[in-house]
Amino acid sequence: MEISALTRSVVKSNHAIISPDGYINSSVPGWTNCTVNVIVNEDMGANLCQTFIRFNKDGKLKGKTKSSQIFFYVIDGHCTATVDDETRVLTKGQFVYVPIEKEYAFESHLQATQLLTFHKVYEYLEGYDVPPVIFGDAANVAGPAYLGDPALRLQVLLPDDHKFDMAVNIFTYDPGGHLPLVETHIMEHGLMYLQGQGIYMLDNQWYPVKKGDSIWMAPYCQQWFTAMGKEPAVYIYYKNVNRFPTIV
Ligand code: UGY
Ligand code: MN
Repeated sequence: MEISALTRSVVKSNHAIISPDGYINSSVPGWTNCTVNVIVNEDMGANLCQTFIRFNKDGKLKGKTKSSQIFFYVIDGHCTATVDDETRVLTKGQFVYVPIEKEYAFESHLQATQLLTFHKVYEYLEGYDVPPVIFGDAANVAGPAYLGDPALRLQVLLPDDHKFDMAVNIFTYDPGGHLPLVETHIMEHGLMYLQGQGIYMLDNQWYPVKKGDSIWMAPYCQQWFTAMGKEPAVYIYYKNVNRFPTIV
């Protein structure tokens, strides 16, 4: 028997695990006939927003980015995406990066369609243009071994270019694969598991995690992960990058 008084979700000052058992839906203006869960946002203490969207019949997302850019990733199903007058069909594993000040519209008639979004306030960089709209497909992005370990593969979905102040990567760990060190860094993460399971260490606390779970890690939240089970563990994650690290 499941006990409704228990959850794997935790929310702390410098990290959070959000498992789907705790979801309560949000109503977002312009996003209609869909179920929206706001998984990470500034009320948590984060500098990013991460949402998970499940389309119902005739679901639509219509809006305009303002000072924040939005990265949309298709976790399952398919939809049409129109950004800046260009319309494409996006299927599982495909994505579109929508820079600031752009109209966007997504439609899906398929109930199973699921999207993940990462939002970040764009920080201009003198001498660089604002990034363009980018459509892409994770299946076409190489996944070289991470720090020389073939059990770990890292796919970098957005160009490695100082125009961008956010990165979105997909990290794949074979069972038993693990981060080679406890990371301690200024960059912040939002992430969602696409496959598999394992144990995450956050700020010296140990959490079992699996497909569907999301994590927020504040700057300097110490982090380590190992994959368990019979299949690779895969997560997609956000990271802020490429900007001067201090106002001091
Ligand atoms: O890019 C990263 O910082 C990544 N290695 N962190 C993580 O997966 N927790
Ligand atoms: Mn990290």
